[in-house]
Amino acid sequence: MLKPRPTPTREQISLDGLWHFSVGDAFDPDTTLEAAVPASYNDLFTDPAIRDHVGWAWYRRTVRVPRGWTGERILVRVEAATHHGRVYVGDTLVAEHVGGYTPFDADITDLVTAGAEFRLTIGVNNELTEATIPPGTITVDQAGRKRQQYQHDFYNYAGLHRSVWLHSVPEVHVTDVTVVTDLDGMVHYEVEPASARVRILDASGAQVAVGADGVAKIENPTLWQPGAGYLYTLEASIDGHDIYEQPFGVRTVEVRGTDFLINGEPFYFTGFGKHEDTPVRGKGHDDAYLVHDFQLLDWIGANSFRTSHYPYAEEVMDFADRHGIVVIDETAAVGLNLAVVSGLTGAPPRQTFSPETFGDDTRDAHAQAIRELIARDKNHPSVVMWSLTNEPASNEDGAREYFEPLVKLARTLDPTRPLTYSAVMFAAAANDQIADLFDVLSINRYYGWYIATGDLATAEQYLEQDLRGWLARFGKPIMMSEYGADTQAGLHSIWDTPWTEEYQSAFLAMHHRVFDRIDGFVGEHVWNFADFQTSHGIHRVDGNKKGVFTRDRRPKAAAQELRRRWRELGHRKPA
Ligand code: BDP
Repeated sequence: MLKPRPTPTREQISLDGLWHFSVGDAFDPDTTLEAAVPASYNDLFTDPAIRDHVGWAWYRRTVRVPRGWTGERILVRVEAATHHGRVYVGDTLVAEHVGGYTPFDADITDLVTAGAEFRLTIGVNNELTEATIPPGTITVDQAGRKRQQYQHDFYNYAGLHRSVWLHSVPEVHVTDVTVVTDLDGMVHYEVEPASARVRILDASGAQVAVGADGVAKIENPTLWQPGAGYLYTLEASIDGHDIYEQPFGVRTVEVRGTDFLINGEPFYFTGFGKHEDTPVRGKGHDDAYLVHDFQLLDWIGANSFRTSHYPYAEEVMDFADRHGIVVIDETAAVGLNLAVVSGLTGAPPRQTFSPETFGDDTRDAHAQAIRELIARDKNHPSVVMWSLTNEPASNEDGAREYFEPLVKLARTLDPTRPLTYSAVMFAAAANDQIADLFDVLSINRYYGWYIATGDLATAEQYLEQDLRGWLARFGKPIMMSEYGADTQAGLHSIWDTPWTEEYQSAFLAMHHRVFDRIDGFVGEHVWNFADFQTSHGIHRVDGNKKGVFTRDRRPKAAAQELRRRWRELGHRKPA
């Protein structure tokens, strides 16, 4: 899905700002509330009934169509309505979309007039069920209120999390662009319609190649590299109608043996699993935090991150492209694991993948999430791998039947990028049923935290045995996609005391010793970049505190430990 971009033939107007707001089955015309867009609505207001609301919430404003737009197609782009959005012009439903982290358009051409105002209403529903991605369960309490449960720990923030645009495209227009490159500067592209003319411009805007039959050749290309994000532009034009400009980078990605290669060179991932999460805004995109978070990644020497546990705002992906930060791009399929629930609540375990639990409906929603992620992000050079899911019950019967078609789908949609998923603690090398379908082993482990709490010597043995087991059985590159310890900033101890800053540092150092002993190890993503908000639970004190930075982005002591290590590495495995 092409991002709206201003070009000589296309215009766009930001609809961000304050919208009238209410919660309930329909928009309340008497509401006096106003909500910020983009932002989660949950933390904006003081009323707990809004924070904990389960169901529909409504945003409304008037919009004037620019008077020059006669004859254009006019659309509303909603970048994220979490999790289910409905768009109305006046009282007419013009678009509906399920999936809280991918964009959709409403074509409103026939309902609006250039120069005139119209009333735009967007409904957002935050309900998660066994047929949504991510999944969840809704119950009704004794007072008749709906309650939402889910298997992931991060708070189920809802609302218009990203920008909303009014944008125009010409009647005859470019509808899709796909770019694949190799190191010789061959640019293979597919443009719809295929009759569009293609030229390639360098970063200064100078033409460096002209396309023919789906191929253009850049002489002596400047590569997109980790740490140096050089971008070209593919300009697709339909004479007399449309011009679209698609940025791309020249780079390759490949898994060979136990190496992860970028541009033919072994790459070692350093960085984090992140979240889109900030005070007050919740999951709302914020350019200030975007800039600051990338500054902190640079400061600490991180070269990459995973978009745990959902696709991030397109601004984030564009920024990573421009600044050479490597991204593992994940769907919102988090929590496909019912053993985690029974582990936490003591409820009798239910089989995760079955017609009564996560069956065909869940898989259909998951397939759609994969389609929309790849359609949106396929041209980002920063994206080097797709993560199809986080911590599924890959050790349970039914997992293989569930995942095989999804892996096939992802490979058909994008044959160029490796695939991975993050393996949960209960899925060990001996009982995992799906890792052979994927290219890279990404392992989430909490030895020294949930297991062997406060006992780093035992944790070190468990960790090494575990990682070596995966390598021995599957012989694929292996990375740690999560390892971390909750840490209360300001808490100190001379002993190995969980929750202290010293313990977080010692915990990470222990992991790094193990990683450095294992050949075939390709990267380390600490859990988490920053503290983040969660649902209530006895394991959480105002959120998950595994951040190396606090929620307001102040470093804990472990940040220095990581900075010392990562700034030395230069994208290479420690010698
Ligand atoms: C892992 C999950 C991650 C959690 C983390 C934790 O993948 O989302 O936040 O555990 O418990 O299981 O901190």
